[in-house]
Amino acid sequence: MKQNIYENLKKKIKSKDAKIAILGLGYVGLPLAVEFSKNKFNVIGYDISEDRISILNNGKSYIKGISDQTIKEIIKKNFNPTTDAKLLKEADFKIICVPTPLEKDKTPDLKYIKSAAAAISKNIRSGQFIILESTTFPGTTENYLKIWLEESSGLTVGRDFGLAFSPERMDPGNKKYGVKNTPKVVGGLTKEDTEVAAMLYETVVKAGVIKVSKPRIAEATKLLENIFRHVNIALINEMALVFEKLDIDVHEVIKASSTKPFGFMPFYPGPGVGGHCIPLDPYYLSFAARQKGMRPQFIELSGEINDYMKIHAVNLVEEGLNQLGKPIRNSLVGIMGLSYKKDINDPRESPAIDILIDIIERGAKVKVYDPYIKEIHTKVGSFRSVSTPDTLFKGSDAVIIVTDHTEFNNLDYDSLIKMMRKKLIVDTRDVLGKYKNKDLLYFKI
Ligand code: SAJ
Repeated sequence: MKQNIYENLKKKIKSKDAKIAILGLGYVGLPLAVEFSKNKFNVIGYDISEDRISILNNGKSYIKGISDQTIKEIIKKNFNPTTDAKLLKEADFKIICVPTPLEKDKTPDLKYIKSAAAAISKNIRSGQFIILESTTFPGTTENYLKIWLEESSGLTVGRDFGLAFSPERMDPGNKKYGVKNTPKVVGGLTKEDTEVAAMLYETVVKAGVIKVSKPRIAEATKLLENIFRHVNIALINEMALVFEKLDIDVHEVIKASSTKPFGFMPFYPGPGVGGHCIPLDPYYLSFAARQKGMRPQFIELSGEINDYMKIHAVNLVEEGLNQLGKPIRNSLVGIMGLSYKKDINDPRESPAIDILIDIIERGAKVKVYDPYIKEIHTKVGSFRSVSTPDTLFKGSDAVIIVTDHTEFNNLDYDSLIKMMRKKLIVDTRDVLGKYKNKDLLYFKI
């Protein structure tokens, strides 16, 4: 019996008769659905958002990097976006790509994985294969998902259905790397699970599929990748604070250190860390470590340093205005850039949000400008992006550059500065670099 389900699934992959359901059509799930559809598989795209499903059914895309044309082409042929979980019964493979946020106390919030597991269990049948892609702590697949699926379905993994973990490595806005050319790590509950999951991904991932011995290895792989960034970003942020006191330009130092052809990788200081991965994923490992009585200090200390950069950025605004004889209270501050990293339209966990709130709470008024984001909603209100940088600079006492959108490198700062009431720029991304202006008070991180 056990051999049957795996042999049967392998046959269906080879013949491309395997029906694939992707649960969660966000920046991870939709690109994956597109690639499997382009590879002639029948794909069910399941999402709980009626909006997303209707946008897709109208042949439109809401994910940067996926065109409306691409959606139109696959919709007609073999991509079926739906909110109807019953269709999951038809699928041979079900890949969970839902968010894994944090609770307020920075512990894992697995509610979306749980609800995806419930939808799967309600529509499960023998012979199916489930893969979890959402970033989570080591042990989730083997000690939680496996049990949730077995308990609610009455079926047994390895006999009735297969189970594996494969971390997503999607980088929103990255024009160079996507599903096809990013190597994929896969860890199944048993060897056969790993084999079958790897075989499935090999149909769309041309950069190679790496098989590991257990799901928890694959879960830990993803966390190491992102904790590596989290800690190194915190390190360069702390270096920036130290070098600022030593009157050393940290960007010049980074440039010089980057000439070392081995053993060094540049990171850049900034106003803090945003996005859907780096501010969240490391705490998943902290949680798992604390469950075993350990407290990984690097992760928590790095989080404190990265969070402090948002406060430091606003301190520079306040200090600069003081030097210009203008208290921050009742000043007008322009915020350049809302998204969490350059040239994308994603404000999730963006440092700009906490920086905006802090500036308001210190008594200033705020204008915002971001070429990719029309409006953001915060606990101190909603803010619409003004139409141009001119409108942002006009009448402002200070402008803080929070996101290094490429567009900001080519502005005519001489004329923009002339429009300011007081002339302070706080540059948290080294956008202005060597630019000089004798009328300008210029602070940078
Ligand atoms: N940041 C810095 N300094 C740096 C690098 C980043 O302050 O040197 C900030 C960014 O401005 C941003 C945050 O950190 O606010 C996160 O930046 P990121 O470059 O890590 O971008 P993300 O969050 O989109 O991370 C994704 C991750 N991809 C996946 O999780 C699949 C990450 O693993 C990738 O390495 C990263 O993209 C990438 O390389 O761009």
